[in-house]
Amino acid sequence: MTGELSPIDKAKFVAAKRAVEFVEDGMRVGLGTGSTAAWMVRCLGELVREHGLRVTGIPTSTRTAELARNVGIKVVSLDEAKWLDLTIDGADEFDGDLNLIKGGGGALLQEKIVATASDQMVVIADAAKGVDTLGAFPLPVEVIPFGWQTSKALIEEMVASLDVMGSQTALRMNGDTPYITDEGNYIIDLHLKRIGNARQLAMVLNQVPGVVENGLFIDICDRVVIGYGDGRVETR
Ligand code: ABF
Repeated sequence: MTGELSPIDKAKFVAAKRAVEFVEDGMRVGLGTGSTAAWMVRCLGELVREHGLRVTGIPTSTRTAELARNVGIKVVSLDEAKWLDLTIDGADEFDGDLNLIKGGGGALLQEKIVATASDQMVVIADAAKGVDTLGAFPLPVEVIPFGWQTSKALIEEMVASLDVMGSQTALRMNGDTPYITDEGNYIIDLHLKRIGNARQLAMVLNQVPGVVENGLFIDICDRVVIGYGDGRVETR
């Protein structure tokens, strides 16, 4: 499954492999999105195919759903599963309190709904994603297409009054057209550099009309499994 991996892929792979050890027979498992989560889905698929592990997967994107089916994992919707035992997902940044920035891969809305509906959320990440203060990674905010420029202007106004270092915002593009999420929405990336009060920012952003959800995951993650390029793994 792995062949010769680059250090970054090795870090993602070892974190993913360790995290699937938390999956027990019969569990309903939220399946994250992104390249690290894809390693986890492949590792879980191997346990299903070769060791008879029985799991039900609840994917957080159409990409993950397709991969999960391809590797032999039974897939159901969140509404069918209702409540999950565990979600394993990647992240763009994590801090010392296990708060996260997610959504660089564009799936933050389903990821947040699925993680929140889980008894436990385990994040898998390479060590470079650990930060003292969130914000170097642009914070994704999902907005509905109607009036998105007004929502963007309101976000800029709100954010300027908070404890952040930058306030540049950009509509995420896919070539010449806006990037469209699985829910048919747009994403505005906020270049804030340093987020002094992530909890406050998360609440303020969701007050803006047109904002569906933001990529700050506060008090949702229970554990982070960190992979290193030399194959070491650390759990926090
Ligand atoms: C998902 O994938 C997202 O929330 C996050 O944006 C991204 C991380 O991607 P990768 O694992 O490819 O770095 O977890």
